[in-house]
Amino acid sequence: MNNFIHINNLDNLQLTVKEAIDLKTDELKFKSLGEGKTICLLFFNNSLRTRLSTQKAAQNLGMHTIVMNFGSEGWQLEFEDGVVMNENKSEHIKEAAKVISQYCDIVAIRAFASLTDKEKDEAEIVLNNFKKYANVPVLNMESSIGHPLQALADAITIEEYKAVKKPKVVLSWAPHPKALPHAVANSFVEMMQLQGADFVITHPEGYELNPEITKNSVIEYNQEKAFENADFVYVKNWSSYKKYGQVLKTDANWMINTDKMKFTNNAKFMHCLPVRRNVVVADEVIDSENSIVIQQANNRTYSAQIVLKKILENL
Ligand code: AN0
Ligand code: CP
Repeated sequence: MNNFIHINNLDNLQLTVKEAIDLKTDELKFKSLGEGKTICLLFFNNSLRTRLSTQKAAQNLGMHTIVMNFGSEGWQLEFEDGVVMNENKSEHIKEAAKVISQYCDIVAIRAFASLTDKEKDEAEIVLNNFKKYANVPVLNMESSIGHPLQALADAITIEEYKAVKKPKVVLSWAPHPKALPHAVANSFVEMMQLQGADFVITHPEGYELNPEITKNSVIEYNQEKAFENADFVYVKNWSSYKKYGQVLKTDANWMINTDKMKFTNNAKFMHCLPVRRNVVVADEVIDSENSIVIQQANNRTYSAQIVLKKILENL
């Protein structure tokens, strides 16, 4: 594997999930693989899990890590060609990407959607320009439209906790005061499709994700009906895709509480984190034995580690 931009870049998903789980038994087994190699992590947005777990994964593989909060510390980058740069952008991606490539062997990027310009967001300008101008492999740490490292960690977690071969998995929208991106939901949907899961998406009308991503996945507008017999409830807020980036509904009815979880088959509760307690999910659910959010976050290390291992093997 060269770049890791999308879950499609993994050629055998089921095997990758198994390999990631195997890493957990001896996480330093491949410590010599990354010896003398450096990964540069560039954050255009905040992070806790991605930043620390990707560093831990790289260090488990013997790599050096350089982290930069590009959003607050880097020069403002220009991504358009042929611009007269006489306003606020100090540096062009053409130089920045090539310069960064000289300091590392892999460059990892986090750059969220603007949620104001659908066309620009879908063009994945930051990620694609790094891909275009960098001379080293590019790793997606959540872009405008996808968060593949999260989706891989989610698949690992479901594999570890499932009690039947084909569990029922529900992706539920939940309220949030701020407009959030579609990336986590998109990658989770694509992951469930690739795994052929018994999968249902539930959200209020108006919150349909990009139909090119949901394709023929089942959408059930009645949350309680969707929850019937679910083995996993994966919760995430996202803003409207149709009315791009808008928050259409914040009422508490869609928050996950014990009454709703009663419709499920004693389902496990999942969320990528960070989560707003008692807005997205009630304390009683996230603090219950059925909540596996901490274990899910732990799997971010092994998701990143298996991906970095595959990139390193191909350098
Ligand atoms: C981000 C999002 O919803 O995409 C990151 C999640 C991993 N969440 C927030 O901005 C709260
Ligand atoms: N789940 C996730 O990507 O968390 P951070 O935004 O804290 O990295």
